[in-house]
Amino acid sequence: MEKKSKYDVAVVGATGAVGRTMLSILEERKFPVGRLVPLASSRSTGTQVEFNGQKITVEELKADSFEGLDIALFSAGGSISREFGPIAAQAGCVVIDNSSAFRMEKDIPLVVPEINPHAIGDNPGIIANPNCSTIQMVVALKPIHDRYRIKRVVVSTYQSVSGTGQSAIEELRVQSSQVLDKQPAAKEVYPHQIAFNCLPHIDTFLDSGYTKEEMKMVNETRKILEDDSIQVSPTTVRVPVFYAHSEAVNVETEKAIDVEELKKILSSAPGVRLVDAPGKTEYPLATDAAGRDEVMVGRIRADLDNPRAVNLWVVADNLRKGAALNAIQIAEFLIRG
Ligand code: NAP
Ligand code: 3JM
Repeated sequence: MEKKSKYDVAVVGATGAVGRTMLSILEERKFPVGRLVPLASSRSTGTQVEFNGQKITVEELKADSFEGLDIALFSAGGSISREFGPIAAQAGCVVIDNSSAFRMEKDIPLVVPEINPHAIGDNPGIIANPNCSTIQMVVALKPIHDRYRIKRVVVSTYQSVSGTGQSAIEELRVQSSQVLDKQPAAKEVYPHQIAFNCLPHIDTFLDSGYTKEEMKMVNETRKILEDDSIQVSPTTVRVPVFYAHSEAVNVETEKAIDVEELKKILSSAPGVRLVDAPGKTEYPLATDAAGRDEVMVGRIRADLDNPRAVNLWVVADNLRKGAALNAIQIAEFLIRG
């Protein structure tokens, strides 16, 4: 990307859970933003967002919104990305897209900067940001794959409501007090009560019986780790947690695993924070991961029966490393030149 002292940046979906996190991360990492253009639907046109101490008016997303801008960060859902992503790229922006719209397209890089920045290439039009559950898992898996070669992963997720967006955060809050007050829980976002419950249903069901969210974990993991032989067996579950996703991961490898060696490897792996002192009740927790950048890994233990397998507990802030932070790390990589 052309070297400049400042870059003009559009944030599509700037009023949403991911978009707002993007604004705060651009600010806290001092990304060299020239003009910031917050875009959303006509519903929030004219409202204001704060950026670097200034109030900036949200504009309605339109085909001509991208003229003269350098970078467009998209997080307004797949159909908006499909419609406006190519328009923004055509207008000369590098598009970093948080939706599932382009992730599995052959010519579109799917990037986690700690793992495969080389996939970005010289002249990217659109770069896809992986799914939140995939990102935190592959950050933990990559060093394991490099040392022991992963054959198969069995994963169950415990995903927070912020992964669904602003309306779901509100639904958990409202339902929690309704249930505590012995009132019926009002259901709008999820098909069932999410407060005090676990829903084994994220995104839509496919004929296979798996959900789209589960298949994102299968296909995106293979693309990012550049190994189609890796088997992934996922169950994705929505839990009544506001921020940060947790994952129980069983990893089967070609080579035998020395757990102490693996802990050492993970303790210095990029983007990972090892939190593994169960005797002191220290292990990754959603409440600790919320608001932080690293992927926390702990509860590392040998599989009881298979010397070529381990169990892990992996936790990260889904709005940060799972979405906004990863996208902005991609942007930082681009402007580093
Ligand atoms: P959210 O809180 O519901 O926010 C949605 C945002 O999209 C709002 O800013 C909304 O603007 C905007 N929007 C909706 N319809 C629009 C339209 N027709 N035109 C322009 N803007 C529109 O959802 P979120 O959690 O931020 O997630 C947004 C998207 O990011 C998701 O749909 C998903 O594709 C992606 N995402 C990716 C990951 C990941 O794993 N990488 C994680 C979470 C989300 P208004 O204020 O005008 O409604
Ligand atoms: C996370 O298109 C939509 O309605 C958005 C659905 C969605 C996605 C997606 O498929 O883009 C919501 C939350 C994701 C994602 O990261 O895959």
